[in-house]
Amino acid sequence: MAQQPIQRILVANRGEIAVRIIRACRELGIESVAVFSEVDREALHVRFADRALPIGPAPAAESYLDIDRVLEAARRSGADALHPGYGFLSENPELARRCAAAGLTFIGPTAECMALVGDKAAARQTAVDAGVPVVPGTPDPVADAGAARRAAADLGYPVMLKAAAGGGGKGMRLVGSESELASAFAMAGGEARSAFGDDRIYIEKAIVQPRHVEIQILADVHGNRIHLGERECTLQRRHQKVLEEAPSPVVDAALRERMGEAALAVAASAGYSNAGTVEFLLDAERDFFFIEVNARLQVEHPVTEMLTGVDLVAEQIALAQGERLSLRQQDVELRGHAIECRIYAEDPDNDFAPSPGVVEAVRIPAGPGVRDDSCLFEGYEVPIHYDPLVGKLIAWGVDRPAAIRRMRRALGEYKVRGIATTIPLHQRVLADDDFAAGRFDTGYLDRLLRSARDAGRGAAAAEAGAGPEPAAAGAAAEPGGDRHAEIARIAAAVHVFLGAEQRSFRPPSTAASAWKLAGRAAALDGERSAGRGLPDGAR
Ligand code: MV4
Repeated sequence: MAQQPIQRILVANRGEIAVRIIRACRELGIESVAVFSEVDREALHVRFADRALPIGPAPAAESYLDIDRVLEAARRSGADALHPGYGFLSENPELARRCAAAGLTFIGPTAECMALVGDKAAARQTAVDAGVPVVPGTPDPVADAGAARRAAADLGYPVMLKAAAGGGGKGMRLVGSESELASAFAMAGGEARSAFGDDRIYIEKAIVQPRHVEIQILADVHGNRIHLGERECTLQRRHQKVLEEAPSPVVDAALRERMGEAALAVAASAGYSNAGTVEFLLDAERDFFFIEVNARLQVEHPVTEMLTGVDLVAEQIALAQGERLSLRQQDVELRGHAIECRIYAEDPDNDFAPSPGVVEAVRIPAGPGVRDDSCLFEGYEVPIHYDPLVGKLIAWGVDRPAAIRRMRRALGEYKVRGIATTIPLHQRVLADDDFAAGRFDTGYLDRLLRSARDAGRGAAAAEAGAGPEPAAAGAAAEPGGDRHAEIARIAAAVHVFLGAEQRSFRPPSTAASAWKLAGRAAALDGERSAGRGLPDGAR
């Protein structure tokens, strides 16, 4: 069964996860081959890899999602294995099949297993067969509104309508009572048809105030399986995870063991190999229910790595080349607490609109217990074409309060100029008493954002009421009206500018531009010599 050791891996991905995989390759003495679209020519994963090959234009469908182009790059580079990362083609059984046909080692489960767990109904049945609890619901999609009404009455309200073709919460609808059911059923079907081209709907009993807790598993091709504990992923916004941590504040050793065993039972029943994640919903009584299997490395895998000391990418590579698991269940030790903050190029002050553009300056946090998985550097242009995740900041501490303190410290060090990021959102969460107490559910982030918005409006209204701003605005509307207000405004602007220069974290080399700026101002002015009056900090 022992295969040839892998020598050259094609990394079929981009961004921070491509960088993460290339780092593992470098440590293992395996050559890495990056692929890049036209807009990723200068990206960090291209710079870090031993080789890089272009695979097409910016649209993912013509580059990172194009199996033919990815496999052609693998062939040209002489790679003997392929790592799909997450997203893109990572859970596409067709890629795994085509790799096998081309003699490439696919770093992940088999195509057959991926097809099985990728089918929601089949995955659910697999869990049932393994004796693992699933959310009570209809085993098949319901045929019409009448069948939906009967099923919902049997289950008991509230119920959740879910698109058969959906995933990640898309096309989900909560129904509180029978009077809402018919219209909700019609709308869910319509949404599902336009989103997935498939209007089939399942009905489940709704779990109120659920938590999303997932178990990391590792399985070799010889039938050995272990779990590496859970990750708590409840903090989400519009079904996009925002912050993850481990251990979960609501999971104790006994529950962890039961959930771990359940996850391994599902894995065994599905014939799962390599790294994977089994997702559960936890209700208020801490009863758990299987929801799905993710047949890939996940974004939040570093949280588990910090807690266990296991390099999950190195394990994936070893397992893909047929090795046995390097550790037994009793060797897995969970130490301390880890938190991950996802850094998205999105503007929290503008309803999380994407914020592509050039990173003018960046300072990455470091120091004890802090890990940065990002693809940022000064001059990097975040493209608009892909997922806006540009990095993950992970902090480890001996316990949850220590990890929170460390994450606050690290977030304070993090500076990104040129694009908006979700760093301020994380600072709000990490400063919140309910988060510190572990009191949060799926509605927590929306509530926090609403209260911050309301507080912001209140402060702005109070300021406007105080007077000076409307007066200044009036002066601006009337040229030459109030000269003193005009002078005060310019003085304030100069004050802010000089203060910002002094606080600037720009390296000294770029401070030269301040001289250029001052020189230009002096040339316009004519009287003063260049640079005079500039504070030392600006030189
Ligand atoms: C649910 C649920 C309540 N009841 N299913 C959202 C994503 C998908 N993986 C499952 N999801 C949910 N399924 C039933 N029967 C509530 C959610 C849910 C959710 C779950 C975990 C974390 C955040 C969430 C946000 C919205 C909805």
